[in-house]
Amino acid sequence: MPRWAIYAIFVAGALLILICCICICAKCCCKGKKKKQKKNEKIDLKGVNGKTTTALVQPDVSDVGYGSTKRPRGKLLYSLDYNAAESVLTVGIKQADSLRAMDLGGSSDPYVKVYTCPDKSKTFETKVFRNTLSPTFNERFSFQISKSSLLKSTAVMQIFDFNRFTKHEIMGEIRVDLCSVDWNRVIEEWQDLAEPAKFEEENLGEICFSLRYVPTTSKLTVVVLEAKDLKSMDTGGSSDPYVKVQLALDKRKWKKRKTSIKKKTLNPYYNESFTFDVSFDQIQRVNLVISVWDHDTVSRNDPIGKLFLGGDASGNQLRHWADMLANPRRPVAQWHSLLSAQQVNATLSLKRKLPLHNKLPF
Ligand SMILES: *[C@@H]1O[C@H](CO)[C@@H](O)[C@H](O)[C@H]1NC(C)=O
Ligand SMILES: *[C@@H]1O[C@H](CO)[C@@H](O)[C@H](O)[C@H]1NC(C)=O
Ligand SMILES: [Ca+2]
Ligand SMILES: [Ca+2]
Repeated sequence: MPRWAIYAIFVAGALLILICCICICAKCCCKGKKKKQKKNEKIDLKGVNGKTTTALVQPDVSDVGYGSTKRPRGKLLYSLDYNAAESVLTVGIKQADSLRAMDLGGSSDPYVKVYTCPDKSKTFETKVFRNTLSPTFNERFSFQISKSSLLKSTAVMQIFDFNRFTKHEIMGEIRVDLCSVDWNRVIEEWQDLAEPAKFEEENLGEICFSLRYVPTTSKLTVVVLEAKDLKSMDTGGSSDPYVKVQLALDKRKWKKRKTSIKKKTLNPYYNESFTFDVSFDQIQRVNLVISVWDHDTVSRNDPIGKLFLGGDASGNQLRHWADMLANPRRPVAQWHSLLSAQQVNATLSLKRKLPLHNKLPF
């Protein structure tokens, strides 16, 4: 056999082995990639995308809590201070420890809601801390409260687990009867979180809507998706809910639209879209007021609950508004708890309608 033939056979053999190796490698890699892709798809459900809004509204498995009533709920370090000269109560939320894991990933996204009872007109919330069971908040909140009301009030601090697409779950709370506090000393202490009291919160219901702002076309789109667990307003334990979507500019009523009426349900599904012309300059000065009403044929329609978003909002509402502004052109959907109309009116304090000439196009 000539020498070149031996070389040729050798080279061909080596080539064959090399091809085999490449094939096996490629197969392995593909499998790995496919697995990764599947994982990514799951995670992508969390990102908001116009076409999958309804999928996004479904509860996210990782956000389903599994708290039982027996396990300890963790503890909270808080401070209390009363300035009698100025009638100001200051509640400090310092840090929490050993909180319960509410999400399937074994962690929680805690934030604290602070208010006083019975006058609940002011409710504050700390920032949300993602994926931790021992957050350091270091925030202070002030309440205007006279000495005589102070002694009849209770300070309430509730820790919640934030979830983007499902209801925020309460993890525990602390109630301090302010009449039993010795105001002559500095109050800063750790206290175990207790099971939340059931009696006080009047549950008005939850509403889910998406917001989308496109600066280039000056369009604000509100899609009212659905509501659930609405308060029943009619005899027979039901309501006929519809949703009003209002815009206020510089605290004056400006534009208003409403959804259709859904008869006899406490869990209406709307999927109705409203688009408003709002310039980039105006979006900084606008408040969006969402209210749910019970339609009645004979008597006046009753408000079930209300909430508002915009630069003047706080907590969860402000977060949703800020997410919308930070993600132009993308719809951002979120659930919100309804508040009483009185509470929202008191906080927002809208003035009368805008003067007519502001509405004309010239
Ligand atoms: C919601 O409305 C949009 C636009 O009108 C439509 O494309 C979508 O299919 C609707 N979703 C459902 C679940 O009805
Ligand atoms: C809230 O304000 C609206 C309009 O500003 C008013 O029609 C409504 O009666 C008020 N509701 C309550 C409960 O004060
Ligand atoms: Ca969570
Ligand atoms: Ca009704």
